[in-house]
Amino acid sequence: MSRTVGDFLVERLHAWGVRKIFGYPGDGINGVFGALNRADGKIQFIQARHEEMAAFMASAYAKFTGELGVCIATSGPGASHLITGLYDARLDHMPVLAIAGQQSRNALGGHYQQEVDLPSLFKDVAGAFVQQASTPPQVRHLVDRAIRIALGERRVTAVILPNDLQEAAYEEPPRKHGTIHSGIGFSKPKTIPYDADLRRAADVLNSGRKVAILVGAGALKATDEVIAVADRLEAGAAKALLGKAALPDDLPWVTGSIGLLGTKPSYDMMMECDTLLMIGSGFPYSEFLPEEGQARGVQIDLAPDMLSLRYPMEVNLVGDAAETLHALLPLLKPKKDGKWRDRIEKNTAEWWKTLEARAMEPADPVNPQRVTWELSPRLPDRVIVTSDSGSCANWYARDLKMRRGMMASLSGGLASMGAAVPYAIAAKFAHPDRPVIALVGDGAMQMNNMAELITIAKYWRQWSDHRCIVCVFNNEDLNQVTWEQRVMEGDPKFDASQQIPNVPYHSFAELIGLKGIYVDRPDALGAAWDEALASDRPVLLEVKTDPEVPPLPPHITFDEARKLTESLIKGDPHEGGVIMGAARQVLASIIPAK
Ligand SMILES: Cc1ncc(C[n+]2csc(CCOP(=O)(O)OP(=O)(O)O)c2C)c(N)n1
Ligand SMILES: [Mg+2]
Repeated sequence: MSRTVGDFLVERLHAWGVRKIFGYPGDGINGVFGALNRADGKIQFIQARHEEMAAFMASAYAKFTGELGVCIATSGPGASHLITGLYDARLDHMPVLAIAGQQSRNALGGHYQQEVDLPSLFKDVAGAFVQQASTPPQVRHLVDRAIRIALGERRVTAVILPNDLQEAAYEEPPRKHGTIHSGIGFSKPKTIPYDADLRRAADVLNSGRKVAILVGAGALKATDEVIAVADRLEAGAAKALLGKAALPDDLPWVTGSIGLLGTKPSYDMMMECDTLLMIGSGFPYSEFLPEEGQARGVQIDLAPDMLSLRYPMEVNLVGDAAETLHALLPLLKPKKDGKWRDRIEKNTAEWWKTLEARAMEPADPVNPQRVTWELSPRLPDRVIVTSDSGSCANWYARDLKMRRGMMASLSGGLASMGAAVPYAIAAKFAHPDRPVIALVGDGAMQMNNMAELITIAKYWRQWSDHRCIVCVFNNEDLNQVTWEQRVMEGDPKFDASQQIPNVPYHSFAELIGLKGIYVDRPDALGAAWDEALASDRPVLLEVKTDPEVPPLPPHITFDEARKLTESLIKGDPHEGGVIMGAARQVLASIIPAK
């Protein structure tokens, strides 16, 4: 058999350093799967249960390795299934290549079976580069450009291959007019601002008395540099959700997360600072940043389009976080006042006590905050934690104390449900020697994470560290939204949209060969985490949690509180429980305890 376009594609991906592809087969992409098979394991194919999950895996693989994530799907429904996972990568600036099959060239335009206008479908999510190949010599530069653009611009790209083309004999581009002769290879540049701009930034930072730092995913590889700058400026630092692992939480001036899922010391610091230094973050909610005019701002980001977007900055620096901070440090004068930092540290220490008190409050049956509170000191070194979207993201954001060497991520910009388990699987393939923990709501479990337990069951023996724990918060509710309806809309809980069936997740896990643990008593949580972390196989830890514990922002406004009261008056079917579970925490948030 002569070398096909499929064979060439696989060789070229390999030459680019691709070693893992997440996906699902189908006849629209069989020519590439045949080639993957013939390549004899040079590239590992990882089979998800659903193409969206494969795309989440590619996104998370890029997050946890810093390399290109690749996903593959068949024509029509396979390709359209990829879309949400690709948007996850797009919104979190991850380099991901999607390879999709397409109907044969002779049939295109014929309303043929599984014929979808894929260039149009991918045009937004993979707008940086999307092309459908029509001849063999074209495939070389399509692959080269798709990968180089994905890596260089940290964007999603897509290559679409008609199925007959995949099986055609490969031909190199002939030497003649109208052909493209591309090559492989990309090295990240060192991106650092000019000295004059660094000096302007230093001037702003040196003249401030109360400096607040906000770090995001762009600071994940700049931990030492952020600490050095923060110490020199006597600054406090808050962390956007995607930057959770950028700074360890045992530093007393790290105020933890920010925003709706954030902490009170982060909020207070932003409301009181006179200078804001933002590093590698697209944190969206401006109302959690200083009011315009309150603070002078400096921002560092690799992407020019993310600068001065949430707060009008005085100095906008395009640069790599670590390199730029390293260059900035010698220009910064040590502050020696101490008062501002003392205040931040005191607020933060108090907040950790508040969190503990909240976690220990009785609930029916288990307070969900206690789940993460008990996990936090038990987190193994080098753990990778993932979270789904839902109320557990609040507890992930607030209660888990990150230490150096850990990683943590979730679907940030897209905030999609259904990402935690595929993220955990990608983490295991990225770092098979590291323990992984996924935190998931029961709604997200039912949506698609349950099916991906089957993927864990299929692959876990390949991972050198077998610890992969999926913790399900079973509250029989789409709780985050229930609270949003109550607080933001002033509506009572709408049972028809919010209640979800009770499913024995731990039993399902046992049925497919994993270990299942069920907890419905708060005092059993610690031992349950210990047992899960000592297991010789992946574990599903199911906790029966109370839906009436409010996942509310730490600073809930009077307006929101008024709407909550209105919803209670209008007659929330769970009024009794809400009052029992929420009153103490909500009121304590409106009138912050001294
Ligand atoms: C794909 C998708 N659909 C809907 C939403 C809106 N949404 C956000 S959180 C949530 C509820 C999640 O429920 P569950 O997984 O049970 O977690 P809980 O909040 O109950 O802890 C919903 C519906 C979303 N973010 N993503
Ligand atoms: Mg739920």
